[in-house]
Amino acid sequence: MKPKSSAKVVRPRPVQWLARLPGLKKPVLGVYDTWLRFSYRRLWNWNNREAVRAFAERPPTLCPVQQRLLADLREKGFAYVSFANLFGDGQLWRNLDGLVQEWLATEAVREAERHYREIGYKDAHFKEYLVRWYGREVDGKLIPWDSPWLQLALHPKVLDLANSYFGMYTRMYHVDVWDTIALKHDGPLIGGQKWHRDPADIKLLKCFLYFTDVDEGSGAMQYVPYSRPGEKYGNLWPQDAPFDGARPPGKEFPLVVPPCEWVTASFPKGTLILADTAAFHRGGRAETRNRVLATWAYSSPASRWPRAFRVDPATLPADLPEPIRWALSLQRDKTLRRTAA
Ligand SMILES: O=C(O)CCC(=O)C(=O)O
Ligand SMILES: [Fe+2]
Repeated sequence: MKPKSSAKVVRPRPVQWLARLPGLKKPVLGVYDTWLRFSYRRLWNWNNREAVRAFAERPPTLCPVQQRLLADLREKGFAYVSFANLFGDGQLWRNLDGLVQEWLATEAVREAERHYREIGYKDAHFKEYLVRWYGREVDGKLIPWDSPWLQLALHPKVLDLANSYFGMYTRMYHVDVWDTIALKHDGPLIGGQKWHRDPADIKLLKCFLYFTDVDEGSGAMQYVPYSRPGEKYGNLWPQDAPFDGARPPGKEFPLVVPPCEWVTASFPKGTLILADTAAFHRGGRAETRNRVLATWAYSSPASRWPRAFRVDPATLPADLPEPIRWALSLQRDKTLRRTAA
């Protein structure tokens, strides 16, 4: 069955207006979405040409650790490194870890964990197993420029790497901190716990920075190298771009992609995982110990997927470096007074 179009995808204004006229919603969206399905992959390079050109004019110089990560990402879509090795900044790590520990100790987080363990898990159907610093992806939360998590995602150590992986300036579309609640129960796998490809773009980069030791019991992510579009496993259950990802049937998946092809992101606290999540992955079924991580993500600027946050325009500095302007979709905004939408 063809998956339904996602209401989330951002369609151009004229299409939105036309679809509001009485009786026109179905035919207008039907025709437009068919066109978008047909053209999204074909026009991806064309629609990203400005970002490629601008990046090529001023490519960043990568340190040896970034170069190694880039080589791994290009080869198999997956890479990892200790925060200390990549950033070499113990003070930054201690600050971030301190913030996370403070957050975990708040009554709001404790209460959310309690609620999930007592009753929440019983009718959970998506990502109720997560306590989130900023909240659900759809909320488009307003965050200040000086958010430590935004600053981390825009740090040249990771942003230059993301841009080099894409070969263009990227668009940052998600940032949060997740506390994955450990609970042993026999409810079905839900949300990101099931094998899937992400929906946001046909090439992606997601980062996960661990604030706890993570193993299979704490819901470590599993990933299938060589399952990006065009690779060995890339044609299986393709994304419904740009509307949706893909969710292969759980029983069939291991028969077609054998477990010896999966990698499990079991690593100690302080590890940064990088993964192109247009490939198959799953994670977040914690049973023995909570998994706490910061996560953020980049797509190409052509992505139609809405950004999960907005940067408070009143807090934006006037003069931002070009990679950051692109990451926040401010590249055309000379005044920087508009909300990063
Ligand atoms: O919680 C996990 O490990 C899975 C996360 C995931 O699927 C995602 O962030 O795209
Ligand atoms: Fe995912």
